[in-house]
Amino acid sequence: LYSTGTLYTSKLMRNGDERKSVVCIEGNIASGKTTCLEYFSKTCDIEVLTEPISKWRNVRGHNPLGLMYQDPQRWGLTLQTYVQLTMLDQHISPIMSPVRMMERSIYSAKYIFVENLYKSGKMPEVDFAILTEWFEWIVKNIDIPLDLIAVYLQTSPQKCYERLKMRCREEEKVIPLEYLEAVHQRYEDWLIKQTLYKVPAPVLVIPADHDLQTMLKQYEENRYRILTASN
Ligand code: DCP
Repeated sequence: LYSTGTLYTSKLMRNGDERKSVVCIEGNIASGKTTCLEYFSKTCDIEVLTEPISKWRNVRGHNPLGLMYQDPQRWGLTLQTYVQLTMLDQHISPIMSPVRMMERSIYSAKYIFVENLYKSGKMPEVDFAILTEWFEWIVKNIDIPLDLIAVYLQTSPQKCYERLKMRCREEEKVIPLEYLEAVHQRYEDWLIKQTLYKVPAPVLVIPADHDLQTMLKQYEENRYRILTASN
C-alpha cells in the first residue's frame, strides 16, 4: 500500500465474456488526478474519462461551479444535482476498451462534496435530504459497477493549496486552505479510516505531494496493479 491519491477499478462482465476493468482516480482538488490520467492515456491503450468540469462551468450558458463558490447556501444543490447527473452519465456509458480510467466517481461526489457542504453548515438540510434520496435511488436502481478499485492520490492540503494558486482557475480563487483541509479530512475518513461510508472497492494509496518526475515514477511502478486492478 502506498500513500497519496485515489483510484477504483471494477471488473465488469460486459460485451459477452470480455472482462473489463473500471479504475477511478480519487483525491483532493488539485491533487494531480489529471496528470495521472494523462500519463496512463499516453502510455497505455485505455479509455480515459476526465471529470466533466467543462459542463459544470457551462450548462446552457450558466456556470453552476462558479455560482456554488460564490454562494454555496444558494447554489450547492444546483451544482451537486448536475454533478450527480454527469457522473452517472459517465458511469453508465458503454466501455470502449478493456480498461477504463475515470476521474472521481458518483461516490466521491456524494461522500466528499455533498457531505462536506452539509456538515460545514453550507447546505440546508432539505437540500441534503433530496440529494441523498437521489443518490440512494441511483445506487439501488442503476447498475453502477460496485467491485471497483480506488486509487487514492493522497496529498497534504497545503500542497493542493499551492497547486491551486499556481493553476489559477477563475472560479477557485475564493477557495481557502480550510476548504481543502475539510475535503482532505473527508477523503481520509472515507478511504483510509473507512469508518463512515461503504468503500466500493479496494483502495490503492499513492502519495502525491511529490514533484512530477517522482509522481510519474510511482505511476510506472504501480502500472501493473492499476491496469489489472489487483492491489
Ligand atoms: N467539485 C465540486 N463538487 C464535486 C466535484 C468537484 O465542487 N462533486 C469542484 C472542485 C473543483 C472542481 O470541481 O473546484 C474540479 O475538481 P478538481 O479540482 O478535483 O479537478 P481537477 O481537474 O482540477 O483535479 P486535479 O487538479 O487533481 O487534476
